[in-house]
Amino acid sequence: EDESMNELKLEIKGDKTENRVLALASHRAYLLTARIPTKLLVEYERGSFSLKLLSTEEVNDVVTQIGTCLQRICPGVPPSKVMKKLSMEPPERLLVLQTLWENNKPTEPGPCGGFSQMYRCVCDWLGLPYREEVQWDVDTIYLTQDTRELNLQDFSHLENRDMVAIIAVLEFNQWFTKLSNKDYKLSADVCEQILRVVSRSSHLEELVLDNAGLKTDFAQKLAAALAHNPNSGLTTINLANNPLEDRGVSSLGGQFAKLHIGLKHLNFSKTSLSTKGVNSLCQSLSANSSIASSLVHLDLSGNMLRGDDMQHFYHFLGQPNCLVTLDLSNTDCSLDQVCSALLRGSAQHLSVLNVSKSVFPHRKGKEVPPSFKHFFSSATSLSSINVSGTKLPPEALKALLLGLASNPGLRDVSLDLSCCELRSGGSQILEGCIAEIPNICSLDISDNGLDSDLSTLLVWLAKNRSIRHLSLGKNFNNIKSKNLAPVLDSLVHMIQEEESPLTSLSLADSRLKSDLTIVLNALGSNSSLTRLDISGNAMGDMGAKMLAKALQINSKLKAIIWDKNNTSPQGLQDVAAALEK
Ligand SMILES: *[C@@H]1O[C@H](CO)[C@@H](O)[C@H](O)[C@H]1NC(C)=O
Ligand SMILES: *[C@@H]1O[C@H](CO)[C@@H](O)[C@H](O)[C@H]1NC(C)=O
Ligand SMILES: *[C@@H]1O[C@H](CO)[C@@H](O)[C@H](O)[C@H]1NC(C)=O
Ligand SMILES: *[C@@H]1O[C@H](CO)[C@@H](O)[C@H](O)[C@H]1NC(C)=O
Ligand SMILES: *[C@@H]1O[C@H](CO)[C@@H](O)[C@H](O)[C@H]1NC(C)=O
Ligand SMILES: *[C@@H]1O[C@H](CO)[C@@H](O)[C@H](O)[C@H]1NC(C)=O
Ligand SMILES: CC(=O)N[C@H]1CO[C@H](CO)[C@@H](O)[C@@H]1O
Repeated sequence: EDESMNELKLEIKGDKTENRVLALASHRAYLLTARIPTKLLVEYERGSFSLKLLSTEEVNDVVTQIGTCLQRICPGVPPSKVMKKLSMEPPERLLVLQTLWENNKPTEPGPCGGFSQMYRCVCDWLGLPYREEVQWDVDTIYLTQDTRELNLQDFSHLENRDMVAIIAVLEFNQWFTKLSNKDYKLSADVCEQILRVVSRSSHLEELVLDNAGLKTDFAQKLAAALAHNPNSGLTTINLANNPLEDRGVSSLGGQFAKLHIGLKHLNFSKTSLSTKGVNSLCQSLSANSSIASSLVHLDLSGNMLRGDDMQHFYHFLGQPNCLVTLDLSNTDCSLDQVCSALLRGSAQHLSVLNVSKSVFPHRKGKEVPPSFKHFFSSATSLSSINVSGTKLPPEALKALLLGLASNPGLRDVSLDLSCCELRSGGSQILEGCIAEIPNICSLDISDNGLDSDLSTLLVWLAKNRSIRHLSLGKNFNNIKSKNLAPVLDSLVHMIQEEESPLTSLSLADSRLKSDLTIVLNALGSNSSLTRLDISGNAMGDMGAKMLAKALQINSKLKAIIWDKNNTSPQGLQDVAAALEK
């Protein structure tokens, strides 16, 4: 029913013509040899042909027919959009055709916006084999999951050219809005096809190519593709773990300011950037003030941001913004400058601040800038702060804690202070502040060389009624055995404290060995703990026996993490038997 035939003349070189029949099927046009004027010029990917039909009506018919087929194959896209160019003389003829197409009843597209049908056509168009399994995956798995994410890993067992065909569908498909790939190196032809989609699609919103072996040239080509597509709908770009380098990211940055929807999520984690590239990126981001009011997640972690020539970076952070997640971990960035910039921008939406392995400049005799405390007392949406691995001077720790304590908007903050070299000085600050802080629900102070300082610190920690999760591990490296007993006593008191809010405790990697039994015994009387991490303590069979006993009485614990335990099968047996009772 969808087929039509037209007799026509095919022009070959100069004035010579041959008589042919143009047969239009549902997905293809055929030129058949036959005996048999009005001109129709058809250009396609691999060339063009010029036809003479008997009347303008016939030309209209042919174009209408092609358009109707395209409508069926690419539901939702006006045929004139699928055709690269459609011009008719006089132009009014075109209006008639367009009205005709608009009045066509939209057919129900197949699963996922008619992906499989488009895929069939694209394979045909590109001269690539059609893979049944692709159709099956999309029509069944993708359909059941109702996902709009096309994940290239699902097809990574196929040949590169098969991937090309799958990606090419996204030029027309209106269903999928996200193209993703992780830990799979993309070949050059696959990259080219992705770029082609970026340069044409207005439906693609998220592009996630994480650890895909992309280099500087890809970023530059991506910039060109974006420049080519004023209708791009991209709002999420994740190119983490690809060595794009400063040059790649700088050229991309120039296009971000022009994206018409606005950027929401930008992830350049571990992309081999230096201060220069990040500074240039941030200069571009500042060039369009609407970026600051659209960008919600920014990840620049794992790039080297140490140095003073970062004025555009701090300027960007210092604008009024809507950042919810900011990951600057592993950058060696200057923590006090980041916080003071964020304070300027007020950071009212910032929820996750990851500044682990950053640097707090410690200048002898210099005070911690007031903006540092002020930031933590005024950022009202913070829920997770990771300062792990940042060497914090005691005054900075105090400013951070007192800032949080005086922040009226905060509830339930998770604070990671692990590995900050707190030692005795830090412990004293914590003792002085912690009992008064009403809004920390999770605290990690592991690996801080706390040793015997823990005995008093735990007394103060136990007084607080908001901390539900506490990590203490790796703090027992240099403790003398005579000092260990008071620490464990304090811990036991804390666990057994009436109405203790503590539900989760980690003593991971503390190598407490048989001393752990003191803690395990305390589990016998009902504590509030539901989760306990005692991995890396080499508690041995004795520990297992004590744990077995405690578990026979304790009915609250739901999870015990218990790796690196030096327990023999007999020890495991004991615990298993206890659990059965
Ligand atoms: C700035 O970004 C907005 C969207 O975030 C966009 O609509 C506008 O066109 C951009 N302005 C310029 C000058 O590119
Ligand atoms: C950035 O990408 C990495 C790698 O995929 C991921 O682990 C990280 O969570 C992402 N960052 C954000 C803020 O989403
Ligand atoms: C922060 O960064 C570290 C290292 O990049 C990562 O392991 C962690 O998951 C990140 N997120 C949070 C919430 O700390
Ligand atoms: C904080 O960052 C460190 C790495 O720097 C990571 O190991 C840790 O898991 C992070 N903490 C949280 C709560 O995500
Ligand atoms: C612990 O609680 C359970 C039920 O909540 C109770 O049966 C048991 O006797 C309690 N054990 C101790 C030692 O208080
Ligand atoms: C004990 O530690 C070993 C080695 O880490 C681990 O394979 C085993 O699963 C652990 N046992 C339990 C019960 O967690
Ligand atoms: C002694 C004490 O309870 N200190 C603080 C611990 O946490 C609560 C909030 O849960 C604070 O209000 C207390 O001041």
